[in-house]
Amino acid sequence: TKYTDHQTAQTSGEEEETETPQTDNENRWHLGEDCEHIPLVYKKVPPHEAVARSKEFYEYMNARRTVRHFSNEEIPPEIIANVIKTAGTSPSGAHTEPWKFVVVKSSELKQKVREIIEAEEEINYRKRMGKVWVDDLKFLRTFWVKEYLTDAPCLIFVFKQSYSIRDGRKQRHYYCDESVHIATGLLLAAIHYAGLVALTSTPLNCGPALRKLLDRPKEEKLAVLLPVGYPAKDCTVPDIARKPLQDILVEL
Ligand code: IYR
Repeated sequence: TKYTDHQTAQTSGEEEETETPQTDNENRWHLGEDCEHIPLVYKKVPPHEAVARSKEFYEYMNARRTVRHFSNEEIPPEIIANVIKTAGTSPSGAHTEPWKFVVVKSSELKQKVREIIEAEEEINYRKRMGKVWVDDLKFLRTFWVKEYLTDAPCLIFVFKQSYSIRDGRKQRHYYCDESVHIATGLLLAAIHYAGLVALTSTPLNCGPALRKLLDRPKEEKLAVLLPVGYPAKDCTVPDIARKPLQDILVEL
């Protein structure tokens, strides 16, 4: 099979689930009706300060680059805990928080991950994805051999939970894709803010094998894999620019 978009293999059509009636072995969401509402904790930022802060944050984020060459320097564990807590602040459908972050530091496990991904990527590059795909990626200088999967001190796997199990019954999750992708964006921002680098990767066709390797239940689907760490001394990145504001903003 040739894929034009790797999502084809994973899409679950969740939105429609909100239309289906509740079944006998399904729980109602635990915050459903009787959640207390409390005053918002909010401190107004004066406009002149807000302008400066927004500019500073933009400049900080604009310096983020996707990195494919890592040193093996360890990361203080507290940083990983903090960036994952930050990802967990993401909004989610009905506050169902449909994510699980799996952190892999063991060399043996990283080696197994690398073997699974390289085997699939070789097929992708050689035949599955076709010449246009291969040509479109050439400027990135990517390849099916992925040293970063064993060089990086830490691999963060972002799983989306299509549903969860509570008291032996299914608990529906809402807007799983959107929630998990927003959480991943916050995670990338937190990683960058902590002075670490990451590669945003979505291993094609490896989801089930990686899920089994990491011992995750079947309701969890791999969304994103982020190798995280420090850049190698000789790390290079493609010399590319971002679209200017007038190309990404429409003001009406
Ligand atoms: N997943 C492959 C190829 C790849 C595809 C895209 I689209 C990229 O932006 C980068 C890489 C790999 O990791 O080599």
